Amino acid sequence: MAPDLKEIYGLFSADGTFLNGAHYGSGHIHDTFRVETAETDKDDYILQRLNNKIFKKIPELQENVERVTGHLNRKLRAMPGADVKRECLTLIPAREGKSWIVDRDGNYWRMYIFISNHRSYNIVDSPDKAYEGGKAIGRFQAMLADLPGNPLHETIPFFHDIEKRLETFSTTIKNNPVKRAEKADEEINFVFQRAEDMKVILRLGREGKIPLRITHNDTKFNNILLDENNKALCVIDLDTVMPGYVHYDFGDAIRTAANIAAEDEKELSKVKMDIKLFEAYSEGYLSETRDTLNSTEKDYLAFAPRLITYTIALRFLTDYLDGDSYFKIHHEHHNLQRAKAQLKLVESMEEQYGEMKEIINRLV
Ligand code: ADP
Ligand code: GN1
Ligand code: MG
Repeated sequence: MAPDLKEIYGLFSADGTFLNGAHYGSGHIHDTFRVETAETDKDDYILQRLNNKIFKKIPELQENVERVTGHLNRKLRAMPGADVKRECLTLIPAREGKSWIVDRDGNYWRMYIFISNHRSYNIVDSPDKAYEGGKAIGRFQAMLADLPGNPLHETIPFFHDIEKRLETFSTTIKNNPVKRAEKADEEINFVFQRAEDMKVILRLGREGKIPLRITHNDTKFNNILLDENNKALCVIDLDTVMPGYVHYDFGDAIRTAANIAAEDEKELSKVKMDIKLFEAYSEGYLSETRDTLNSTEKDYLAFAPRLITYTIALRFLTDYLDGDSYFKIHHEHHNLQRAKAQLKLVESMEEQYGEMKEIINRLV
């Protein structure tokens, strides 16, 4: 049954009269709705029914989001000319006092101010936009570097841990719960052939050569909003902000910013990494982070897009073999199609790896 958005809206202390609510955006995890208010001078809002199968401890998740948005908000307020309501997410508290509510059916909901006049891209069509995306993520990491207090909760444990992801993948193939393994022979082989190479970032972490920092961990380009002039505006989707390696954010952003095709492109010949988009994103990112990254972090930036594209492909493929329990899908073999497109993108990155390294060496 469709949720009664007006009723849910009424449980939050928002300013404005509910006019209408409708599905919004193309995220794969939560159910997201835009609520328009009747008054033209009042904010619109985003209502999200949170996926509590994936995020098992919503109070901890929300505590992270409260701390991160609070910190960004305070910093922006101190900056002359900052447009605080558009440059960071603002949670709207529920009337009961928490930053979320639980409805009659046990669903968790939260609400944000809708960031007005933003531009959002699933595919990036110009180096300028890629550059701005890089700046947004670089700035985001810099602003959170001094977040006070305890480490953030790990909202999804081992989220980018490729060793754990590979173990789950092997178990799923072995159990083959929905008898789909036969349909993905080629892709499974492709994954196993590269498994050892992909463990390098975890190894560097264990050796103490790269530090854990506060990272976003889900920097796909549609989680970076640009403004009406296509300038960096706001980084959204903060559910996985937690300790991580910078390579995760750099890699995931390139996976989406530099792919000239859709994440789930069916026609694999269209999937390709555009080196100009890679270069522009890197330039924007390094303009904000050049002075803070250590030399090993910089040395492995060029490798990061291969790792994360591989990791996401592996996750799509695992979900396919497991019967589509994680990502929202829009047709029967959607997760396989996504995995194929992402593996094609891995190949394209492998072909251009030499150039990627040269670009990073020049920019750092
Ligand atoms: P998911 O984890 O499902 O991707 P997101 O938090 O990324 O959920 O939200 C889904 C989409 O909703 C985003 O990609 C974006 O288009 C839109 N969105 C989310 N929050 C806001 C906001 N505060 N203002 C405007 N758009 C938003
Ligand atoms: C999910 O939430 P969304 O749609 O921005 C996923 C990411 C994947 C991405 C692939 C919490 O991102 O890890 O990279 O899909 N988020 C979660 O498109 O699993
Ligand atoms: Mg998202």
